[in-house]
Amino acid sequence: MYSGIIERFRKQLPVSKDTPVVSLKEGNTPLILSDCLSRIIGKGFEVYLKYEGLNPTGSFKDRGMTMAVSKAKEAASRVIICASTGNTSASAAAYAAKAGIKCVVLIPEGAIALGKLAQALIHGAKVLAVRGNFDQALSLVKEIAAKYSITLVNSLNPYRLEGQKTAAFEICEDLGRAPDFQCIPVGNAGNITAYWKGYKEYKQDGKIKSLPKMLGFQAQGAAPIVKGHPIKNPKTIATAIRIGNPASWRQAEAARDESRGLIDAVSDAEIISAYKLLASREGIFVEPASAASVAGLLKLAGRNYFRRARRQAPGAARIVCVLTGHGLKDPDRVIKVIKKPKVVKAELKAVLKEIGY
Ligand code: AN7
Repeated sequence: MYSGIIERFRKQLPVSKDTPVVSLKEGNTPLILSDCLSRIIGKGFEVYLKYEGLNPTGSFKDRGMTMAVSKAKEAASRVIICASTGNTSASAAAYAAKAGIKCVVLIPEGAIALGKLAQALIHGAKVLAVRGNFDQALSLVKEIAAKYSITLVNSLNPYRLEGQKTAAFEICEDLGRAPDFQCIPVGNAGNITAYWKGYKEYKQDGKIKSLPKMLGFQAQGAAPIVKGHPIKNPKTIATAIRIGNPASWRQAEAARDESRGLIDAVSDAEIISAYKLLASREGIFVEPASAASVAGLLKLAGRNYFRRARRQAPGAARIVCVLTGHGLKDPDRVIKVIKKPKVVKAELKAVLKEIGY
């Protein structure tokens, strides 16, 4: 029986036999070949989607949270705390519930998707909506965790990144090698840092021979790394990545530079267009922030980035786009971008007329 990322990758993780494993059987998510995107990028390219929205709470955060909460429990911590644009809070709340420890989350008021708020609340976290943005909430929880014996479970907690690096391991296992390119959304920049760490470790262990180019994408109105300075009032419909001063800023730049990749920005319109394409052509429903990776892929393809790269290194190329969170997290967004259903009379004639029979 599958038993979660800690058991599966125990040798690569900082756990011992004394670590109480708190798991919801996260990880083991599918890597899906996208015919439609492969065709768009062109001959010789295979585009795969790592569907992290299928983790237990619906996002990739569960990989990091199983580690952070297990280690918090090992250290006999009674309370965990985080600031969140939503998914971290949902995941922290669920794993804290499983571990029987208290969870406090600070969210930016009015700026997180409904599904995520519902999750944090139903799992019994103490949820505080701060009159401010994510960056302000993060400063507050850092200060609280430094002063009191409360464990911070934002990605500043090194165990979070240790857990999240296992997604890179799974991709390598599934492909039998590393991808050539990896597209990934960037918010607080923990995930791009974790993936790069995972790939480098697998290479060091001799499990893969090459490393992917890391291609990170921020939302245009919340693109501090692209712009080169913090953004005071970040704006984007992709609330998960509405972050103006990422905690892992330097590490993300290192991943970009060491891999000879890039970090670019995508507009809300490009995000929504990728969001609709994934749902309507691939049958995969993601939240807007997750569509940033595919929006970035399409933006680079439009500039012939992949074709040019291939001229330098001929042969088949594999691209992986990470889809970080499930679409059901943010149902309001669908209603805003898609026409609502037409209301008809409860009569056969009326229904048949509408469906063209
Ligand atoms: C769906 O939950 O920061 O660059 O507080 O929820 O590692 O931050 C979420 C981030 C991408 C960006 N996609 O990842 C939080 C939070 C989704 C996300 C990101 C987030 P990082």
